[in-house]
Amino acid sequence: MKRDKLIFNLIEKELDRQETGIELIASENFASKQVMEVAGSVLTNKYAEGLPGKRYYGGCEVIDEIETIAIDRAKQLFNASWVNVQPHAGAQANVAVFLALLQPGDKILGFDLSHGGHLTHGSPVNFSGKYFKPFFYGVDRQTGLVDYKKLEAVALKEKPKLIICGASAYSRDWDYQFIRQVADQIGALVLADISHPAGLISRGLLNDPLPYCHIVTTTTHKTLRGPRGGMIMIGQDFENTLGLKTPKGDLRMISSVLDSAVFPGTQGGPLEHIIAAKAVAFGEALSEDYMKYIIRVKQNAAMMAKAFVDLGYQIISGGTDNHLMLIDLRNKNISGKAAEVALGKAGITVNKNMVPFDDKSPFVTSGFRVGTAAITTRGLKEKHMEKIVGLIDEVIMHPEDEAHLKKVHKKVNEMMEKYPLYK
Ligand code: DSN
Repeated sequence: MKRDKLIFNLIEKELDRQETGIELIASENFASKQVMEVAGSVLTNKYAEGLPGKRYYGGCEVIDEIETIAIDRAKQLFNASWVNVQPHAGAQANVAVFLALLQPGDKILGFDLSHGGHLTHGSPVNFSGKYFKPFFYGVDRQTGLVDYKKLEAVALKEKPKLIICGASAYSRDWDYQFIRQVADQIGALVLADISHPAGLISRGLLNDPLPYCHIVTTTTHKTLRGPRGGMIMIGQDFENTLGLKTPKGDLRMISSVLDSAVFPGTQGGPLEHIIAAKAVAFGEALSEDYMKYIIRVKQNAAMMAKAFVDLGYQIISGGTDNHLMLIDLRNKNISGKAAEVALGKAGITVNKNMVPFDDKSPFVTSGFRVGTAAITTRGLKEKHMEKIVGLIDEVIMHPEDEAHLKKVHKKVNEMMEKYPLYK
């Protein structure tokens, strides 16, 4: 077969972009070489609808072993009693949970997208807001912290069937125990979507939702540093105690309802090459090296937050407990969109982001979000954080000065040259 030069050349170009720039998108990371090798393996050729030992296709003996290892390692990593590693993405994991737990029109309560939540937690432009009746809580205007009083008040008033916690742009830890207490008062279930901080949670650096939340979903490619994908988990207390009534009135274990909601409910064939790569990434996440890495992710984020504050930037909630922070640019006379474009020209990749109570549209925004998962994988340490924030500040102060942006770009390239990505 003739090599597809067009695509391979573009991949080279993308590798160069990744290698020479400073990657601060909080949801991105650099998977290891072995994770990528496995994701590009012959396993992509295999259909394996069903679960290990219960497939709808022949020839799944090897696949079964691989998927079982992925499940076992995920259980060990999160101290879960049940895991489904098949969701193609975090959004697909949430789709399956909604299908399993809810009927169309049921009320749900999630964290407002414009305060840092996620599309799949009830946004009107997403299935979760179209097929279910969403209510929201957000952050307190003064503190930037989750307004748990509002969460409780809305929950008690509206009695949603499902309360969702977790976020895409919230830099503080969550009080899962409190949310569970609220849910218990109204007989609601709690879903924690830990897509962002999963790696920190897995190694005990943040509160653990599994003892309190009935179901936990995550992606595998953010702080967990695996291949792009999702998964669903249940903690030790729930698998054998929590049942759901079928339309016929029979009681089914929640894990079995969730398995069916993934396949055949919402997905076809599982991506076994990605599941194998998840297994590899979970193995890595259980290692001492990963432990050192994820501690450093958190230290780097704290240092980065301090450097921003020192230069007069407003971080929502004033700092960070995890790997990310949301910066409000309203005192800097530049929009999130303009900042993203200017930083991009200087080789620094961020994403524009709504800030709580934003008066600009999601296409313009008043802020941007940064995270340290990817740069920490590159080997950057606390001492680099002040330097990076200094470079960001140079750009924000001169967003239209192309010559200056070029100078910053050169400094960015020089910094990253010392930290090769895939040697
Ligand atoms: N797109 C992801 C993020 O950037 O946080 C969430 O799905």
